[in-house]
Amino acid sequence: MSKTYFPNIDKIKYEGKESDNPLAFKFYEADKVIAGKTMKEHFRFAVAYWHSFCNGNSDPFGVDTRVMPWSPAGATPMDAAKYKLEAAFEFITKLGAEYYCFHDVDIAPEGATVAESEKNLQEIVGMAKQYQKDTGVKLLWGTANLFSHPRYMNGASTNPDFEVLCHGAAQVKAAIDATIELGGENYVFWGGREGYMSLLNTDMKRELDHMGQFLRAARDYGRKAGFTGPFLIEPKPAEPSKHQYDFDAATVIGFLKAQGLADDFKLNLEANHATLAGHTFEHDIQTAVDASMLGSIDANQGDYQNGWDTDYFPHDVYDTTKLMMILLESGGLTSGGLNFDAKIRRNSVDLEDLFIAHITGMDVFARGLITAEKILTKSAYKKMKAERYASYDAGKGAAFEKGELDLVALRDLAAENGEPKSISGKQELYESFLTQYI
Ligand code: XUL
Ligand code: CO
Repeated sequence: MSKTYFPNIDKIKYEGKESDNPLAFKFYEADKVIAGKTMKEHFRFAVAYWHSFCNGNSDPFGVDTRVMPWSPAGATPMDAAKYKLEAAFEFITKLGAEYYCFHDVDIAPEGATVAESEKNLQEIVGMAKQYQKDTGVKLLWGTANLFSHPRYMNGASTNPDFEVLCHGAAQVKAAIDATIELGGENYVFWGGREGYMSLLNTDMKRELDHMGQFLRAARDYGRKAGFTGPFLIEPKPAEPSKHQYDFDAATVIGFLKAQGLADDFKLNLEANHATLAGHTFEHDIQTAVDASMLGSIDANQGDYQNGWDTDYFPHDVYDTTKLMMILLESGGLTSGGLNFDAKIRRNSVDLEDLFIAHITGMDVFARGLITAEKILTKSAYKKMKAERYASYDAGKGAAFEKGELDLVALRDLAAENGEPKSISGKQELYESFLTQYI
């Protein structure tokens, strides 16, 4: 690398929980083995290109606050894209994350025509491929941004104007090509404006069928072009659309099944999107796990007082512990990873803040993993949960699960056995395990 963008920061090391160095890991030890896998293998951490290297921390009330040395004034868009790429690989390498994720327009500027946009993307992808080779950093997933450009104000694949849909297809084709070229392990669709602002002007059924047809076309193209990983849909209930079709995990699973896409698609679940849908993050993760459709995770957290997508870096160890309990019990991530789809606060203007945010995020997951493993192996948690359902393990309960009892047989058992005894759900005891082992 020719230029340094983070000159005062060396490779981040593990120093343990007594360290007071803000630029060191306190809990994340990449090669430490827990529950049969290294921490690195459990998490497969990824850096989100858009928040870390493109987002200047503007908000609806003010312009950028961040100084990004990789975006010098006066640079041509292609030169700026090259500086940004160089800075990104320096950051990811120093942090010690294994992966990154991008949208097409994060890494290369759109051109005036489809062909020019494709050319820009191909040029940057060629450079990214070399950086990946030099550093060992890998691509977790690629995606196309089908929501920022004004043409997508009424949606992309659900746009009432077919010509807009075609532009979305052009971007998705190029982004799939880029993902394949860079060895990306997944390909993501987040339908930012695939939804509606008002049903008065919206034919919902037609739009949903268009989205299904668009995704089938993308899948067929990707498979033909040699992409073997999963396609992922990232649910979110709203924002920027009032109502987004990919509302939550359960909605997307139903949609994928109805559209014949369930064999090729899984879910990319984001914490702050689940909470916006009125769920806990664990709820959406468990929903996907139970349907064998958990693909990957966008790690972040919302704000308890706010009803929008704040995309804070994760910093709540109770949340990560509950998540890691599910991942440990279900076999964990396979082709997916933990992508920090998170942004530093508007007033976090020091270059080191981006490191501190990622370090804290990695540490809070490491601590969650350590705690989850203890709860699962040392506490009565698993035994209690299994025993809670013991009445279905044998006898008539087991016969019911096998479908051997009809409604009349169930009625007769109620009459025969009388009023059931009251059994405690022990929720406070379950909660105490978290406090005890954190
Ligand atoms: C937006 C969001 C996106 C997707 C990728 O809320 O999460 O950044 O992760 O398009
Ligand atoms: Co996301």
